Amino acid sequence: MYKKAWDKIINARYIVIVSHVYPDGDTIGSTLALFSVLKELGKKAMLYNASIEELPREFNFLDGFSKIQGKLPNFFDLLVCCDCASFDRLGVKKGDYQIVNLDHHVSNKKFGNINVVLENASSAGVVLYKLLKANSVHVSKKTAMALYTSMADDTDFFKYREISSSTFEIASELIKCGADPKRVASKVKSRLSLAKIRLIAYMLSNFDLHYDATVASIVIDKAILKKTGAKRSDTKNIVNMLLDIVNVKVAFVVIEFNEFCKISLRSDGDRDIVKISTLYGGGGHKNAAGFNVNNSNTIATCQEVLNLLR
Ligand SMILES: [Mn+2]
Repeated sequence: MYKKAWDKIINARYIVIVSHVYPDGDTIGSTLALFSVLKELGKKAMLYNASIEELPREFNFLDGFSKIQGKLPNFFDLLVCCDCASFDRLGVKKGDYQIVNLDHHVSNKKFGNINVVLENASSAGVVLYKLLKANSVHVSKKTAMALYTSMADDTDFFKYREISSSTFEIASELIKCGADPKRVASKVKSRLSLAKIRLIAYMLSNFDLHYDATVASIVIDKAILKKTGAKRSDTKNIVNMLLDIVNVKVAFVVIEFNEFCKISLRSDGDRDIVKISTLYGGGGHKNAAGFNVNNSNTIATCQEVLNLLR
């Protein structure tokens, strides 16, 4: 599988590397890592993201970030996506090209011509790292920084997901290759926007508790987004903070954007919330999942989720 995927990449003429819409650090880090590898090998490649106007700026310290484009080239024969569970996460049209799908979501739809989907990997960055290692590809400092960022961001700095000795072995290898954990942490964790801080302040003053304070939830409507100045990227992972409350086992936030409403769920231990998100056509992981609904369904959906959680 690793060999097939790499052969496909190495033999392509022009490769488009795609991160998912409304990207996070995992999809950005892994695609930038692949871009730096391909550039070092002299391959023709470009970086594409369909929601270019909403790239999370905390990752702008990574090499290649400024090269991400919102427009596809006229010709390309291979698309490689990282961290994309379904084809609609790519924000591209189907066409005359092949797809290599590198991912770690349990909900991955295996839509590629070649799918390297490792459900136990803590991030898509780990999947790419294993692909590179299996093919004896050199990991430069640039590549290591991007891969380390991908790993750190998707585990919230080694706090969530499948964290094992192998996670730290890979992190250790990346540090040997030049990744700088302190620099990544300070860039990713300590440059929050004022809007995000204001949104968190609202959330922490207004959340609800259910079922003996084992479930925490909050609805963030358009008026709150407007008042705090928060953009979609500012809402990323704020739900984690509700899960940090002692005794809370599941937390979810309902955020009303203009076109649709996004529900993000988090849980701890064996509480598998991807079972809930897939009921609504969403996806994710056992402890971190999400889905979108029509704006008019918000209240009903909120109640349904609570009933399911009971
Ligand atoms: Mn991921």
